[in-house]
Amino acid sequence: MRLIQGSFRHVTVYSDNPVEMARTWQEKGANRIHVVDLDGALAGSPRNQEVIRRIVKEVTAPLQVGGGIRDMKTIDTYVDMGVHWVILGTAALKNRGFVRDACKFYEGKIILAIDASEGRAAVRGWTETTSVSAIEIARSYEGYGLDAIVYTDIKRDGTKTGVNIEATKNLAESIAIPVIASGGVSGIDDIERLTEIEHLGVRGVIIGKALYTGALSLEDAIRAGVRGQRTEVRGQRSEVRGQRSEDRFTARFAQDAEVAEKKY
Ligand code: AMZ
Repeated sequence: MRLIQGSFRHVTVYSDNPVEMARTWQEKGANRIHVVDLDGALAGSPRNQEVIRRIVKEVTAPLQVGGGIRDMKTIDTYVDMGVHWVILGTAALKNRGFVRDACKFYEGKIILAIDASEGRAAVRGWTETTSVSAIEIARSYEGYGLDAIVYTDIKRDGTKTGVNIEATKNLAESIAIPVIASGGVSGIDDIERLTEIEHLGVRGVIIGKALYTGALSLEDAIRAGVRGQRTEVRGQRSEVRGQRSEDRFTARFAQDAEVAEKKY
């Protein structure tokens, strides 16, 4: 299912079978699958763990999972079931010590989600906005050992109005942590524009609604990313922020299969 600007009042269900969806995206070439437990994000603890467990069993593509992960036991459960990366959102603002410990215990597996509306971070299923700027939070987590930051522009999410390239660029330029762009992908142009700022540390993009409506095919998106990689110049390809470009590009195309049990 997909929401518009994260609002639980604007829900479109594209499939009632997330396991089947994940399999489909994998067949179309997804090399990473982004799953959000929306009920969990709202409730503050996981609500769809069994569905996620089934997805992990059914697909070989690695999963990144977020929504309601607020303690170490929940991370343990996800990692034990085979989830590759866990995404922490609300915890970034509410529990710094937990994020620090998580990065220590699960090096390379922790991704921070910064969901922002007009540059300010939102938490708890985006029902609560804060006065903290996205860049401020990101900077404050520099050196913790995060694998990446998923930066979502809430106003663009689910609207297919185009990625907020400017904000993504500003964030990537401000930190050394790799950034995964999210929210608003509307077509191939977004992918091409993101490849142009890839050298700043923009590692990938999450595509949601555009895939479900057919506005963009995963195959075309992947092709555009690979083309961008080939045309990248000025020796920036070999080593950016300690990561080989091959690694960064295999991570580029996540697909977004948000799951929710309940219908709002
Ligand atoms: O669409 C929403 N309302 C929404 C959403 N997609 N609310 C939260 N999330 C996602 C974040 C992140 O991946 O983008 O949930 C995760 C964070 O959850 P939490 O419970 O750690 O704040």
